[in-house]
Amino acid sequence: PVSVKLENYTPYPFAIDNVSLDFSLEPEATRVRTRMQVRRLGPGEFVLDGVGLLLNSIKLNGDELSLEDYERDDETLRLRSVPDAFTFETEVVINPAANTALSGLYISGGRFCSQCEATGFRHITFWPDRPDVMSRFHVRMDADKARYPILLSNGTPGDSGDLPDGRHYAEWDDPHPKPSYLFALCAGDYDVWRDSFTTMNGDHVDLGVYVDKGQADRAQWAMESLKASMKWDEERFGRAYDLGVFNIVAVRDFNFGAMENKGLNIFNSAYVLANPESATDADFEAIESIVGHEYFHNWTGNRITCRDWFQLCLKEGLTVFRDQEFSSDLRSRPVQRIKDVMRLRGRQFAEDAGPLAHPVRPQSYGSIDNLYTATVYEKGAELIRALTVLIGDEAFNRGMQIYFDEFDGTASTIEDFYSCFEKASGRDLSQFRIWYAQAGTPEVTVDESWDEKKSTLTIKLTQKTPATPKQSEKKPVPIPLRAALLDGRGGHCTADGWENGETVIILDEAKKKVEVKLPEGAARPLLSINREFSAPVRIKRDLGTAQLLELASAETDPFNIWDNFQTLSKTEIFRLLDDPQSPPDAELVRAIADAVRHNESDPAFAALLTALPEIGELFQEREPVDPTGLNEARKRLRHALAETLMVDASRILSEPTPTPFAPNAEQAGIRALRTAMIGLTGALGTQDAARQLKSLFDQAANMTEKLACLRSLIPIESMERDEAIEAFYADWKDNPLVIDKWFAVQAGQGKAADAERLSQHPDFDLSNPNRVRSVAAAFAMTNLAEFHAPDGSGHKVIGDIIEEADKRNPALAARLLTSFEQWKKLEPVAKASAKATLERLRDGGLSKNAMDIVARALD
Ligand code: HT7
Ligand code: ZN
Repeated sequence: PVSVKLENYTPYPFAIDNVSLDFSLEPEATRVRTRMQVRRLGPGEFVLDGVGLLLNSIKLNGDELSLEDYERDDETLRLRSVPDAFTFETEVVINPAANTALSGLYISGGRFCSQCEATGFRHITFWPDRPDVMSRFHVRMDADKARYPILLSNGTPGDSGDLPDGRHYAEWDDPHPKPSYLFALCAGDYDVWRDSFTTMNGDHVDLGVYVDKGQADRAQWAMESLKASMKWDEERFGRAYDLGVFNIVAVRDFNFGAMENKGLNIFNSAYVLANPESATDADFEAIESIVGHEYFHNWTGNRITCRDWFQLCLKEGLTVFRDQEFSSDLRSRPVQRIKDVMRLRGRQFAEDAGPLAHPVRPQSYGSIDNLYTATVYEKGAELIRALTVLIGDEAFNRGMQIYFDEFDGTASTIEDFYSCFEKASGRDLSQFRIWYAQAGTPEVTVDESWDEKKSTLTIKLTQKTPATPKQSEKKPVPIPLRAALLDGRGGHCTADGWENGETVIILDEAKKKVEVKLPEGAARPLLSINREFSAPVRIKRDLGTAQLLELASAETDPFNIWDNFQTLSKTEIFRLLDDPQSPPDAELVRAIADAVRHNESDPAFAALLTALPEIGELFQEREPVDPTGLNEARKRLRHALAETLMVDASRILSEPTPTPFAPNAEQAGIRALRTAMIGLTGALGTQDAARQLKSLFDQAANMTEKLACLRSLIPIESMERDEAIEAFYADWKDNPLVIDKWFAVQAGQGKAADAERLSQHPDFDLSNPNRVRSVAAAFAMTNLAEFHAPDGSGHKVIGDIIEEADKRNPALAARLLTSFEQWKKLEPVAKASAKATLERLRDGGLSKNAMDIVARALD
């Protein structure tokens, strides 16, 4: 397959300062007139991107061009000779109703909607569809007034009015030059939840959240989240909003979570609509974080954009870091950190260890849609966090201000970004940038020895990054490890250079020795390392269960308390896998249970302590891996924990759930612990547990607990389970977002036959990405033991769904295909089945996006 290479970047030889777009909207034949002012910047041809456009007219300085004046192929329009300054006009016709790929202009729920990142704009009109061409957009659109009473685009509204034949028009002006991927247009009939915000500069901003008719009250939380985001960016980064209007539009059919178009964010409705009856705490949290993420892009992405798509992490990694900080400030910092690391380890570490591994800033790509990965987003965010540890918060904040001030209005690179932190910190950060070029998760080995006579602790650190596809040699990277010396009594030991017993060790070579001198006669301290997960690495320490338990009880960092139990649980699950007759370690189970009880006053944290590592994470520790055996071993440990905590579970669940419902962190924490107890009740797997869960299901006063009961009931074959599945469907069949959950819990907990049955359900809809993901992603990405079942049934059902989905929506199919990313690690029988499925898909003919994943996976 052809790939695009970073080294081949060349600037666009023309500037297009202004563009006018004129849309005459009809679902099956929308006419788009484009008029641009072009000026030459350097030598080169005038080449525009354009795909699937019916060309009616093409004019240069007002003169219609003839066929000899230009060349056209499936993807471009090329004019060899043009003047140094000219006006260029095209008129094309497009068919939004036939656009099932959901890139460009399409129809969702009978309304027009656009998605232009990364390369959607070329499906709308001819344009240099690359992020470094930034223009001022003026948009005019007309449409049937009854069917499309609301007409929205970027910027602020201009003229509007009625036209003959029941049509009307509206104009929008965006004064901020922007790349085409930030263009947006929405037209249709919506209800709106309105509010306003006054910026720190005293500017008034009209806010609107546009949703399906009758759903306006479900937009309140998104609106609250938007106002909180606007305030937070002012307080934390000194950045205010820069237009008089900010709108969000919710659409049901969307390939991603949301899109940060200037002044007109478009959201997957799953991340806008919520009310206490239908949404879980996880939904409320996700809405808050995604609304924040898209809003924060206004500065990190829109005002300062990317020079080319290789710099994607410049906006995405940084903006994920910003949204994580926002959530930490609004909720609990340690709980947020644990959740972020769970996600990183579950998704990004897995990606980094398989055939799809790539650097945060890759050197080449086959299909740009496939670059929106956990590595670019999540590891990209971790690198920013590691940078804050390396240079300190003060230099980081100064560097951010330099970045905002120096690069505002530009299309920038990672080098530009780091130049700001070099200025702010006075340090050479060239070695840090190796992180961006090197794939794979570094492994850090920690060895300690204690010299009692010299009261000296010697810490030996080594780093090694495993080989990844096409990158066998790895260089050392600077790894900032927060560390502390624990005294075993809940405090820290003092030592030279360790203020309050804490420091940051920078491991920037392959090996490093650190000697810590403690006061004479001091007792041996316990070393706490990579506190708060200061660097995205795997820590390898040769500690036995007793030492880890001692460390867990001496820890002062909540992240490491949780992480010590994760390490202990992982080791125990592998022991149980290797010795299926042996009972789970009672001492470990007691210790986890005690930690849960001890932290009940912080219920969100206590809930996380009950969570054993997921199969996807355990996968990474073994090769070949037996997912069925691993799942059994994990279930045995969970069963033992459930038995030990059952008295506590009964007590916690007999207490009333908080009312009236509020989606705040405090209430969500209480519900998280109740939900954890519901999960442990389910882990008992008995008919008695099924009865108890059904009774909790019937009484549940909120969606978080109701769904938790349903999830826990599904693996227990019982009348109660069947009744709950039916009742849930009957209650919510008219709410697609809740029915997505109904599909997802069954696919996530069931067998391949259940996934197959769900994919045949009358409500299963291949043209809706949320619904497809609710079966296929829930099964293949969260139910790994069944997906990788040795009889190949899981691979087959997912392969079949992908094959069908790919015919309509290649970006969706390609994303689902990433669920095969760990196939090479599987035990031989499941491995052969995964390989056969990938080969069958490859040989059956796939889209470019899907083929890019399959080819890399099979390589
Ligand atoms: N920047 C947005 C990315 C996005 C996207 C990418 C490919 C195909 C469809 C897409 N929709 C949105 C989302 C974000 O990170 O904020
Ligand atoms: Zn983003």
